[in-house]
Amino acid sequence: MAKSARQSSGTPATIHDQKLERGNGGELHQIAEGDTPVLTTAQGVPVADDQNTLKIGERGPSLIEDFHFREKIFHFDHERIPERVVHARGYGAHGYFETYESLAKYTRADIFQRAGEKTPAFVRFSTVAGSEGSADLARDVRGFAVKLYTKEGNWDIVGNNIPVFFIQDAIKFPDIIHSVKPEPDRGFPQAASAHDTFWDFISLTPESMHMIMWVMSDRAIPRSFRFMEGFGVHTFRFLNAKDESTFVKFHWKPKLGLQSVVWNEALKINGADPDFHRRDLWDAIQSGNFPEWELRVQLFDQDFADSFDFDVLDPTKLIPEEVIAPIALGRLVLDRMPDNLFAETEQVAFMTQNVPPGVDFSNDPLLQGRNFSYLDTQIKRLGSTNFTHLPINAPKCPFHHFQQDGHMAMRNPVGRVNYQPNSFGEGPRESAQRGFRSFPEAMDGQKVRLRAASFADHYSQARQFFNSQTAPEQKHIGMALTFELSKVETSVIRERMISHLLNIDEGLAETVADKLGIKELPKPADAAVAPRDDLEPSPALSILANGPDSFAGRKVGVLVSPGADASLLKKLRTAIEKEGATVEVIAPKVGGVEAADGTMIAAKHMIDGGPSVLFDAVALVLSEEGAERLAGEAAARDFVADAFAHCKFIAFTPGAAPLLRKAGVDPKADEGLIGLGDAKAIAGFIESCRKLRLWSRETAVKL
Ligand code: HDD
Repeated sequence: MAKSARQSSGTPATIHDQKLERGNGGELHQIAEGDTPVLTTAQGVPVADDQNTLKIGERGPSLIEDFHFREKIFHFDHERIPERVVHARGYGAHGYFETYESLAKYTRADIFQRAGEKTPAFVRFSTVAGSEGSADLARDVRGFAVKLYTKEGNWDIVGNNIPVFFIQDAIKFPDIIHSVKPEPDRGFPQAASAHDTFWDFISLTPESMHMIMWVMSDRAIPRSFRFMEGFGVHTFRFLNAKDESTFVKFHWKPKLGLQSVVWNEALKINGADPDFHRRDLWDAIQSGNFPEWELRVQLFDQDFADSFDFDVLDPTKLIPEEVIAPIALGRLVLDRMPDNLFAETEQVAFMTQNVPPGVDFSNDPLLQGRNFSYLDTQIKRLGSTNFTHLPINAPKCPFHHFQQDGHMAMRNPVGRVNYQPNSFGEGPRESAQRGFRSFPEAMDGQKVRLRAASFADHYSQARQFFNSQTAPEQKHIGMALTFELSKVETSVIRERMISHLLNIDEGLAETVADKLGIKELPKPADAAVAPRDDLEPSPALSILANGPDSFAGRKVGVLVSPGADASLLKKLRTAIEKEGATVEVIAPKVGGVEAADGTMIAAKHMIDGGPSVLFDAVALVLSEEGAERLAGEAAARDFVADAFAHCKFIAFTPGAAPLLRKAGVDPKADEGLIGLGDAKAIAGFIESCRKLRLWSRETAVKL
């Protein structure tokens, strides 16, 4: 008999400098060098062979007795849990919230009582429509869900990067979501709203028009999670120690300012790096550039609510920041990535009904419906009522209750008494003083299924949003509507949308209709309340009016060639890094290039894998010969042509001329093209980059 060829695992290699092992309490230990742990089954039985199943003879059938194989495959077969029905694709990070000063006057929420208090936090960003494996740059709302592990229980602010929503009543949520998801007969399109069913629903739902303006704006294609706002959307209540109520709306403001990409860029990013947003967050946190947001609140009383133009319970409306200036309460800093994506980011369960004493709900019908839905969905997704036992969901403050048993119970109460009241003096008791109390709002009414008349104005704020945008932003909204509706096959839906746009902005309606080949404009849609003209534009609603004042946190892609000027590159890198931005080098080949002075310039990307859409600005540090060669490569020409078309600032050495020429870019076309002669030119490039884009180029490039 031939000697069996037993496949051996050999010595496990490690690609990390440190080997880590998790202790029973979940803590990480470093494993001493040469002390590789022995592989075991989940029952702890050491494993001798993880390469071959147990068989009769080397070519015979496998044995059911192979408990290691059985357990391994059994576990693998059950690895997947249902993805979230919405917001399936997400990415999270740990951090903390730091309170600026006491807000005891308005709320007894413990988190806001002491200046300097630090509260652990976990945040999950997401897209809404796509499945877990979809691409990051879909045109979509971004989820912005914050879990604050306060000393009086977990508080979840489950918000979005847009302050309003599509619908006014939670009963319509399944409909809007069904309409945007892949169509049920054909199973496409994935992570896209550009299809008939979505626009059919929208065009039949005038209350969604305000949200549609936001979703068609560049807000729906953010450059990074780090550069977008978050909003709690609904009106909530703060209750102080005397149970006096103040209405509150929550806003998260990114320290690095707002920034989005353009649609043509988004399409290309999805191909070049579908993980663009997650990679960006990962890179930033791993390199110590911790993203930060300020929590600001709009506070108002019942008198304001009664006198405001719109109903504060209507989630399709916002209160302009110019009307009620938000007050800063503290800062949220994200400084640690999860150890394990599944355990933390996937299993985290956010719920709108998680509020601590001092925070309460309003009667917003969307919020009321959400308060039911979020608990319900966790059972489906996480499979047990004990999902709060998972470390990511468990409170970090002491907690005591009599809930017990159920699947996967990890923390049953100890002792004899599991009820109250009891005669044994054991177990927790409620506290009227510390406990959660609802605002004792007087309520009186008939049981009805009605939409309040105060919710009926669907166009005025949509118009206000459009009027608050800068010219390039308005243009982008028109282009987005055109693109989306061009994918709609049913002409009546396209026309119905134009009839709504006529109630928002006639020019916008005409531009979109023209592009869609609609010769005769339809009648404006019937409006329950005539759209108003008198709402002041709100500059806070524009991205471009709220950009950063520095280039910090952004990234420059530097294309180099053999024979490049290494000392110039060094100066450029120093200046960019001094600004708080980063540099990534792109070269014709993996590994980098040899510079003119004989030194090696290392590169992160090869030209085919490092297109300019991945960067906020680009520089071409090329020798003339190198540029001539690159001019023959489509990827290099695209690098330059795209950067130009996307209105990016482009710095270049004199040697880059042949590549610019072949890419169809005149080096003197505009002030966004910056020759790199000396250190002064480098400073000029950085100063320009602070503006992020040269929007005046847009008309010339017909983006
Ligand atoms: Fe929702 C998830 C935000 C309306 C039902 N929602 C979910 C997430 C975010 C939001 C950020 C992902 C949380 C995470 O990262 O795990 N949802 C919103 C906002 C809304 C909104 C800002 C309107 C203002 N949602 C909404 C309604 C309903 C739901 C009206 C149902 C009546 N949402 C859910 C859900 C999800 C969810 C089905 C899916 C997974 C989950 O909850 O945990 O229950």
